[in-house]
Amino acid sequence: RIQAVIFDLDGVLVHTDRYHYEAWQQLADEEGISFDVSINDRLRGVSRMESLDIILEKSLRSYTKSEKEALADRKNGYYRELLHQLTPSDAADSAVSCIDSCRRHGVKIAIGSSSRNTPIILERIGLAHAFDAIADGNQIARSKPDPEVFLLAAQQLGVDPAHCLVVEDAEAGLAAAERAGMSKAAIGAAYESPLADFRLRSLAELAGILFE
Ligand code: G16
Ligand code: MG
Repeated sequence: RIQAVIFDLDGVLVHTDRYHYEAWQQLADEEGISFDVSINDRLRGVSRMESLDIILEKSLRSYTKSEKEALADRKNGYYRELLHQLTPSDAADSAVSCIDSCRRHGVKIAIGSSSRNTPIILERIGLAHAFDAIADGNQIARSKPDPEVFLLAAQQLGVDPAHCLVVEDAEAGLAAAERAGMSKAAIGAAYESPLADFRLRSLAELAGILFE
């Protein structure tokens, strides 16, 4: 039986995935590097530096480590600027009711995100205090598809990974959950993934998996 749900953040609870896309696009345009939605899908759930490495595959020149750090910082600056517009109304459809129904049924809830911006995002959408545990990019050495962030969330919750369900919009995130030995629900960009145990058109459908 599922005792805990671990939610991915970007692309699941809030559509900051659009802002990541916009910020990377701006950086790529400025650097004259081709970038598109299919490359963007490979960045979902992947850390900032690894995302940059994927973008630079299309670059005609090579970059030093310090140049790469400057590019990653620049992208994060654009992204942080976009985050200023977030308000509680930007939480994904049914996110709040889904969290409430987990609580009512005694199912623990956590965040498992690769993002170092997790604290500011949760603050802005009014969910900073909604979770029993928050595992994010500030606390891990290896980002998805490594299982580290989800195992850390389960440990913080005190729940066996086998009793956790991960909700993800990224192929890398579903792979991480699989390696953590957790159940996997796919939503959004990952909807069609063969790794999914369940498919959700909306977070409203999560209750059907958990409480039926
Ligand atoms: C997110 C996004 C990724 C992003 C990563 C790092 O992970 O999906 O696209 O590159 O976080 O974000 P930041 O630059 O804010 O540290 P998740 O796991 O919440 O989907
Ligand atoms: Mg995501």
